[in-house]
Amino acid sequence: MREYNFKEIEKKWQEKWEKDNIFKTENNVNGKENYYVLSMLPYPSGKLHVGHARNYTIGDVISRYKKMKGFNVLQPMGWDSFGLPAENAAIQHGTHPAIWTKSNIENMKRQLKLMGFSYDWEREIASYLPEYYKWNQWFFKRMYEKGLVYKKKSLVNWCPDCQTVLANEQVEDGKCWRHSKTDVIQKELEQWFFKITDYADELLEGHEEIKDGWPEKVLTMQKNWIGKSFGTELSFRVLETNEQLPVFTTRVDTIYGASYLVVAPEHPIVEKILAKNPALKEAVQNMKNTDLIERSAEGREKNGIDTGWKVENPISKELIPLWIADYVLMNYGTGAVMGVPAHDERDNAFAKKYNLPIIPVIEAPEGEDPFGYNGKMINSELINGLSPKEAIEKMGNLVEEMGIGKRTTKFRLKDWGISRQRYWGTPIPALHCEKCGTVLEKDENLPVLLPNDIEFTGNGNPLETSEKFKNATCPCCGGPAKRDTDTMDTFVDSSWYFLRYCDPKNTEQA
Ligand code: ANZ
Ligand code: ZN
Ligand code: ZN
Repeated sequence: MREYNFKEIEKKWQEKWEKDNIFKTENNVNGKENYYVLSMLPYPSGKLHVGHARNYTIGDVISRYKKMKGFNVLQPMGWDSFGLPAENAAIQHGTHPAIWTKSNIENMKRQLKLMGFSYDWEREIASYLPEYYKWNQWFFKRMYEKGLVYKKKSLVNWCPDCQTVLANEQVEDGKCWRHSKTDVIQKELEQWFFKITDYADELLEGHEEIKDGWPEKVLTMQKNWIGKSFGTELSFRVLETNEQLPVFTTRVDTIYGASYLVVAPEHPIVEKILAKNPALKEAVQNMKNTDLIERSAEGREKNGIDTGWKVENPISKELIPLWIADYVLMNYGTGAVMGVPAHDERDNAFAKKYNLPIIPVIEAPEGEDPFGYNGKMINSELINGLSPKEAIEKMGNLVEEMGIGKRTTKFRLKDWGISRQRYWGTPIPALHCEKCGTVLEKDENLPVLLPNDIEFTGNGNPLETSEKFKNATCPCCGGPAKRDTDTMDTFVDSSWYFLRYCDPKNTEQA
């Protein structure tokens, strides 16, 4: 038996395929139906691993099968080539991210070719090239014009030694990856956002269209991520300031069981409390410095601070204490929660830890826990005897009639923070002019190119070190303006690459 000499045989055929250019795909071929096989584009880390080989083999098998079945098959390949590793390599080894990235791409492309995959290499794209990222900037402008891009303050991980923002991956046990003794703190910065929450309902409705074919598990994950939630927003009066403090609750039926009210440490009322009681400042600051992912982890021990203030329950008129706690997040609902320890598991753990009253207002059926919707209301003057679902309905109406609140819908989905204080990404095409404020670069001046006069020291945002980049001309008044030094999250690049393959060389038309 002769051995299969793959080196010889594969080389021979791969050369012939290349010579005959058999994987080139025309947009339209007479009499053939189009078929698009899209594998996710890789990050050019340096060399292929077995996961790549597996993944891209599957796509290639489908492509070849469809081609043999007579389809006009498009199977493209490209490079998701902005991002942190290239910048870290620059900091650690002094190589420019572009050089590191380019040589990684060359090597991985050589390896993909050795595998004999049937890609149309004429359509190859790479997101780090200006001809690609120009369009990120163009999309940014179109969305800005439609009010789908905006700026707001939000929290970032900050290393005081690096004087820079850190990605979550660069925070190890609450310390900086480069400074193992330095605590990473949460700092507020102005950042750019895409208003994806405008599409929350449309995303949910879209599930109908992909129901057949997508695994149930994936759809559930998507649903939870969008997190549509029906509830009531209603206000408690703060005794000390006489202001109304709104909470968001999905269980307005349990209002008679509220034994404390609790706000996030970032809640605006906390500033007023600290002004009266500065002794709480340090505890509040410590709470704010815990990162949000950790704070919302399930089962984590909950920490609270008693403010000494009181609020009035708008239904029972009872006075209950106002607390600050880490398990309440500012970016969901109103950042304030009525604590019902008898019927909510998190509130229950919190109340037990701090000895707060636990008042049952639902009698659950024999053998059932009290955290669900079964049973009937007790200790609840206006709604006694009702089922919790009926009580939600009745209390919802009451709250609206009394004018102390309203039914609302909230989403877990957040707007997408796309700002990165990094070099290796698409420059945000915005400028700041003393006269005109924040303005966007003109279309005809796109792309706004990444500058080359940069030093990668690891300190600060590298773009801030380029005078050439920072000092620019205002597109509105022609005066001096400072270019925005944020770059875009690399997920912006990979949000539309599948479209670019269809017309990969187009430099003008949108
Ligand atoms: C009182 C209550 C009683 C609640 C009860 C639940 C059970 P979903 O379903 O995810 O929307 N909540 C509201 N805002 C919050 C925030 N910013 N951070 C942490 N928790 C928050 O969850 C809604 C419930 O989560 C709300 O209903 C509120 O607790 C809490 F027996 O209000 B509930
Ligand atoms: Zn550091
Ligand atoms: Zn101007």
